[in-house]
Amino acid sequence: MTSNTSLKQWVEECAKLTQPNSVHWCTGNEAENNELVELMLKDGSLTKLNEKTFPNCYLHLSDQQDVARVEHLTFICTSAEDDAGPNNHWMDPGAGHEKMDGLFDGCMKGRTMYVIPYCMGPIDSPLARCGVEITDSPYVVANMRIMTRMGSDALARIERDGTFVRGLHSTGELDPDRRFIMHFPEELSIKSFGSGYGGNALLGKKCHALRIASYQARQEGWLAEHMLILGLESPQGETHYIAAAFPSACGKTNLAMMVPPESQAGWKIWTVGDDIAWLHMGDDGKLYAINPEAGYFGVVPGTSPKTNPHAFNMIQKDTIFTNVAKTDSNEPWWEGCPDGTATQNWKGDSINGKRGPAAHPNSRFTVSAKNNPAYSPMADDPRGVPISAIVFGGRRRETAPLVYEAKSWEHGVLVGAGMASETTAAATGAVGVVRRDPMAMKPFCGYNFADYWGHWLSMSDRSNALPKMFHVNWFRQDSDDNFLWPGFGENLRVLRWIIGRCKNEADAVETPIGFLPTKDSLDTEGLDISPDVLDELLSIDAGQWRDEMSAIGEYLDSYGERLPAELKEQQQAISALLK
Ligand code: GTP
Ligand code: SPV
Ligand code: MN
Repeated sequence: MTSNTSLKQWVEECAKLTQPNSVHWCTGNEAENNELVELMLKDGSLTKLNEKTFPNCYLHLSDQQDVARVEHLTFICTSAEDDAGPNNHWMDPGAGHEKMDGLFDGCMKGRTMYVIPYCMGPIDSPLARCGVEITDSPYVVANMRIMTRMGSDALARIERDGTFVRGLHSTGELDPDRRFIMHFPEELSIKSFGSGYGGNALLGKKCHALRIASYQARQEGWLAEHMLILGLESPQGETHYIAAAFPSACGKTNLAMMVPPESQAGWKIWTVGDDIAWLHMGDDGKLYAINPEAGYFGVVPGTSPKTNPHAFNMIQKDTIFTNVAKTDSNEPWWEGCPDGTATQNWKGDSINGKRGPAAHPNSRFTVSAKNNPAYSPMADDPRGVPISAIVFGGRRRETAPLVYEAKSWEHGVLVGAGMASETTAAATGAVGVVRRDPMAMKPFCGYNFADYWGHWLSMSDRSNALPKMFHVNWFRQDSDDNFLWPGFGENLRVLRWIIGRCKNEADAVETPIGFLPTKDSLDTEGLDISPDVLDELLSIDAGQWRDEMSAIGEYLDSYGERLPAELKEQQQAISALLK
């Protein structure tokens, strides 16, 4: 058990409420994991995949109504409604607890309650934070073991620190009408009921490391962001770190572990993180980033030796696959998989005559970062890595050029705040609808966006050494839906321009929305792109941008009085330049 009395008390309270048969404190060791896997193989929640070709790999099929995050059922419970802001669903904390406790009442009868101590970030890092998740799902335990530093070491740190985020989770009956993901940032606690899916159930990830952490970060002067972190090493051996915020299923994992194409020989990408970054200001005024996670919960469809060879290779062993299809030889299969033929779809049905994708578009792999051949040796550095550039990006078939640079930190905050992207299968609801997704944090900011932008802006009062800011868009399409830019490995060319700008070595043309590459400053040698297409990728349409800036203005206005004036001034200045 534990010497921390508040943890002991809380576990007792949860047990009293949920009434499990037994309570298991997770150590995170291998024997414990083996026992859980055995249990899940027996109850059918895991299937063993082909041990020869996919050693130590398992398939989990979710309830068909439980395959993505549920933003409409996700709440921020702050005392004042306005603290949650128009960007969140809000519930009064008292009402939130009452609702959740009603659902949790007796819900673990006949089951085991698992207590999972975990640490987000390197266990010896002053920037890391701990939490404890209580759950009745062995699948959650197995995933948390891969995604976080989980078990005895984390518990020891909690006992040293004395503080931790409390997360109570039960899969309940998986009834979408009895499903809520509730956050209490003022109490550093989370209650999640009725879903077993990643972002809803692995509470260390989006619930703790983004929603609760973003709230804490504002109070304490740092940033918790939906960002990948990568190191770009030049042929001369110089490494620059980049943090990039793209919305869910918009390319973070792919960029973070990209393999440079042959044309870019000598360059190398190192993965620090693929989904979440915690950024702290150092004494030198630079932002230092740690990845709070220890594994990847990544989108499977599209993963191939062509698009993402490192990811493809690392999921050949030690991987939990969730909601993919399966072949006759018991191998996982998904759309974009280079070989094999699916015979069973993600619903567990025979594929014969069935319509729709074989793997769910939001099917996921869970795998340790240690399996990634490009895992950065700096990823476990307790100080984090110094960030040279912050990159925002979205999935936009038009309007947004391939890349541009913000003119200042303040302008960069507007670029982030004005981000828009087409919705994806990572959350339930319509796919392909353009919506505002500021800093890729629309589903994840634990407080009012107006205050969040104010917090971002305030960084420049404290430092003259902040990263430069950029915006990218890999997803421009023509009228036949073809992507204009080859993407994936070729994105390295854009990263090189970005670092070139940070070093004052790359040229740019100034436009009303920021600096765009000159034709010569972006390396396009050997690319099969016509001059017309390149022109389209590297220019802006003033008419479209006038509309875009006025839409951003309206969006910002919806935050009312709390909106920082600086942001509106930036928006008005750019609108004026576009006239
Ligand atoms: P979350 O884990 O949901 O936060 O997503 P993510 O941002 O890590 O997205 P991921 O890298 O998994 O990419 C999601 C989808 O975008 C996959 O289907 C990829 O194949 C596709 N994708 C990624 N990079 C590119 C690119 O450069 N060009 C194109 N056309 N598609 C891309
Ligand atoms: C996302 O949706 O942005 C993810 C997957 O990274 S989940 O952990 O489910 O949120
Ligand atoms: Mn994500």
